[in-house]
Amino acid sequence: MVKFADEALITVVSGKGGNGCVAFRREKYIPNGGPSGGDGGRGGDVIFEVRQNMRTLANLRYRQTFKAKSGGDGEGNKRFGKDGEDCVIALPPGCLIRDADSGEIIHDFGLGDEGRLVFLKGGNGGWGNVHFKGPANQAPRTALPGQPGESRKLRVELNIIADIGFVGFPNAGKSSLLDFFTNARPKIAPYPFTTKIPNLGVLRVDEEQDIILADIPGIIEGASEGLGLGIRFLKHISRSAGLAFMIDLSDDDFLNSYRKLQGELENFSADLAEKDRVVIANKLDLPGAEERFSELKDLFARECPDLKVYGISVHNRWGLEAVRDAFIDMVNGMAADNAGEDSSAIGGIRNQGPDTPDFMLADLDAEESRNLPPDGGRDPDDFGATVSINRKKRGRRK
Ligand SMILES: Nc1nc2c(ncn2[C@@H]2O[C@H](COP(=O)(O)OP(=O)(O)OP(=O)(O)O)[C@@H](O)[C@H]2O)c(=O)[nH]1
Ligand SMILES: [Mg+2]
Repeated sequence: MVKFADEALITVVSGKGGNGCVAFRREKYIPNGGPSGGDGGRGGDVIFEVRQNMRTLANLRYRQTFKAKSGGDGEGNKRFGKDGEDCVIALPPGCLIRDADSGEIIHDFGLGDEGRLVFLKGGNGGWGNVHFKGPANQAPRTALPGQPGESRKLRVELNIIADIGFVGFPNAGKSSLLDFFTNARPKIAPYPFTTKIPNLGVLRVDEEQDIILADIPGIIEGASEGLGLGIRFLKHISRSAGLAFMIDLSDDDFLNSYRKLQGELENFSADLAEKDRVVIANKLDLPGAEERFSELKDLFARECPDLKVYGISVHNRWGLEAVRDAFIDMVNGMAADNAGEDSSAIGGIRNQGPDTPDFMLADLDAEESRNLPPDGGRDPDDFGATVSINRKKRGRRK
């Protein structure tokens, strides 16, 4: 089975501070030069950083321990130890960090998060003996050891951030719809469980607006008990603004599809089961499908009159414009609900700004996105030579 890296257990360790040094100045003609042991350097921090161009936790699958470097020890001549290098762990957008043992949520990188978290501070460097000099003790033989770093075991979970999530039995045509609306090219085939990992695509609404659609593997009745591919992928649509239930009109059990799918969602999470939704009946082009669609509409009119039901054929491009408008309405509705609220829920049409996750274009390493120092890019370490202009040349005159 194809593995989709959406969970990882890792151990993170921040760097130990460097030890302070005991040393004394020893120079010709300067007897008892006094203490000169420098401080140890700071240990490196453990930092999480969200990268918009990443999609999975594959980078955490093959490496379980992330350690920042220790600070260097202080040295004689008042030389301070070097600070330890930070350990930066890159994450895709939409991650949740939990304590591995208690399961408690430590940080949620939802949308709107600035995307950088200094998670564990490195230990401070110890003081060298220069700090302990005083009137009573002119030659201190004391220095402090560096402070230890911290260590924590974490579970990192990825919840893909999408605006609309597709829910349906296998073979209903979810991937076909994603393929039609977006630039994603998922595998489409006439057998169940073609899709094994979630697919995302961007539906361009206009110049400024995008909607992210998520096509997840088909679920079947009993998925919540582990049948089929199970329901673990449902978490990837749990932050979406709305759901699109896809019903296959060529399935003889089409009248019960919605109820069964909803049952599986309820078993997974009450929150997900209450999400805004539309029902899409696909494959209207097949013989007898029109009649089945009328039956389905009648059923919904009787049992859930508030639900919008659309009949489409992805193959023949029927009814797709109305579905697109319904997606936009759902996302706009969620954005309006959240306006003014400080909500971590993901909704609203994204504006194409610098912090927009654009899967196709994001390139954090691009030259222009790097922060240059304020003086226009000159390296702060780039000093010119220092020359003393007061010093006169003293030569012996002949
Ligand atoms: N006749 C007809 N067939 C369709 C239509 N849309 C999709 N199909 C076919 O239905 C089959 C399944 O389509 P997929 O898009 O792979 O279905 P899926 O819901 O993603 O299936 P899983 O990935 O297995 O969950 C494919 O053979 C498609 O060509 C349609 O509008 N009409
Ligand atoms: Mg599919």
